[in-house]
Order: sequence, then structure tokens, then C-alpha cells
Amino acid sequence: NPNRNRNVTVLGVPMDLGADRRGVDMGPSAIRCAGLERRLEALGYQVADEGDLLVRRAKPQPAAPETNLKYLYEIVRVNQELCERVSGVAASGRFPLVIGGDHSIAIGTLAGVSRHYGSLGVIWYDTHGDVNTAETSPSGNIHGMPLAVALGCGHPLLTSIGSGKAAILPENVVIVGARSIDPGEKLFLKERGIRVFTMQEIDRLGMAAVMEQALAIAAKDTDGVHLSVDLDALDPSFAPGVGTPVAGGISFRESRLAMELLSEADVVVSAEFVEVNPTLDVRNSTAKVAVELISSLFGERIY
Ligand code: B3U
Ligand code: MN
Ligand code: MN
Repeated sequence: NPNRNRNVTVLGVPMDLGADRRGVDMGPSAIRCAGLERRLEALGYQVADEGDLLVRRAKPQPAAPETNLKYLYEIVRVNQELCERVSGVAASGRFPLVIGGDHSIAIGTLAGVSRHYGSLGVIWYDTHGDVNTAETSPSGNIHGMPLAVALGCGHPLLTSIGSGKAAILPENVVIVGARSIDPGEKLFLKERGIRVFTMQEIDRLGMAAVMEQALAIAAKDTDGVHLSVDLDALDPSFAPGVGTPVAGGISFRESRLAMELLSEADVVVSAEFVEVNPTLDVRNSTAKVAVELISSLFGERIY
């Protein structure tokens, strides 16, 4: 597609505080090692890798008073910075590609991208709903909360990142690949009418039909779509290097097809790939899968 944005800026966020588990901070490095820049350049993109944001985890973190949110203050600080960086990339007309790190970084990405779109659609490719709040979270881990925050719900320090108003609206959000949703999340999603494509629907309808419907929702009356890929959406046999693997996931082939269909639709304006944990991985295979999927999203074709 000749109109496609040919300039990509890569931002790494070695965040692991939202998962409360070490290792996912090495995700950005692992994805780079798997050949991200070379693959995008081979597709004709001009790639600017701006390196990693700083995540401070040396000092013990004070517990946030009156909340169970782990590492709240540093996660807020990093996401504020990420918001400004992503916003700068979008303002310069480049495509922001964020590599994580745990999924809490979607708070900053969405706050930054949404500034530049009157209405932004979101495709959330994930096993989990990531719509917990302090009240519903079983873990206190902020990586289970970013989609709620982007919808304007959560701790005020999180929801005030960026403009202070919700980055996205429920009618423009779809979740694809769900198979582990907490009770409070079910309520949250149902109350807001958010469309959730479970594994059962992927099995029954097929990935092509699911993505067609997902795109119809996320791209309807929006100015662009943000793609948020949590590698744990894939089955652990294809993506073992993630913190919370859940059996019965999306295959590599289905995921590649999903990315190809997104590429053809040509509506994605920003993307993030998160939750790669090299310490749990087998020969960097999860990072390699991430790079294959990114290549497909950016237009690579087999033939
Ligand atoms: N829903 C659970 C588990 C979880 C969410 N995201 C990941 N795991 N990766 C929670 O803790 O909120
Ligand atoms: Mn997940
Ligand atoms: Mn997630």
C-alpha cells in the first residue's frame, strides 16, 4: 500500500513491576535480538530505534497507601514518560511501535496515541481482559488493569496520565483470544458492552471471521486502531516465554493470519507487543514469534 506510513519508531520499555515478576524486563532486548529492525528494514521501512526508557527498580518501593496496587508510583512515572514519548512519535507522523515489558505500559502508550486521534479503536489481543481495578484485582498487579485505565477506570494516578480523560471508549474496543477473565472483569466488560471474542468463538467461527468482526467494531467511526498484542494470547506451545501462560490458546498460524488481515485492512496506527519473558522462554522462541507477527502486521507476505 503506497499510502502506508513507512517510518517506524521503536520504543522499548523494560517494565516488569506491573507483573511483579522479574524477566519480562528483558523482553525488549529479546525482541531486538530476534531481528526486529532488520526485518522491518527488509520490508522497506525506515526504522528509528530510540532504545529503552528507564525503569527504576533498585530501591524498595514504598507501598501506595490505601491501595493494593504494587509499585504504583514507579509505574505511574514510567507511563507518564512513555505517554510523552509516544505522543511525540505520533506528532512527528511516525508509527509508534512499543515493545515490552509487561502490559502495564499500555497505559502510557494509549494515553499518548489517543491525543492524536479524535476517536481511537483498540484491538486487545490477550488471554486476559486486563480490566481489573484495585477493587477487583486478585493480584494487585497493574498489568491486569491497563485496559480499564484507558477506559477511565482505576486509581486516579493512573487515569490522570495524559489528558486526564479516558483515552478510548468501550464501543471502540474488542478483546480477541480471551480465556481467563476474572469475575469482576466479566461484570466490567458486560456493563460496558465490550465485545469479547473468546477462544470458543475463534474455534467456531475461525480467525478470519473473528478478525473481520473485530475490525468492523474497532475501525467503525474511529480515526485509527491501536493494536495491543500480549504474547500470552498465543498457546503456550508457541509462546512459552510469558508470565501467565494459559492452555488452549491461539495458534501461531491463526495469529499470523490475524496480523495479515490487520495489515490488509490498513487501519492500525500504533502497536505494542508485550509480556515476552526470556527467562521462561525456550531459545528465544517467543521473541521470535513476536518478530514474525510484527513482520506480518507490517505487510510481509510469503508469496
Ligand atoms: N487477571 C489476573 C492475571 C493476569 C492478568 N494479566 C496477566 N495475568 N498477564 C490479574 O492479576 O489481574
Ligand atoms: Mn495476558
Ligand atoms: Mn495483557
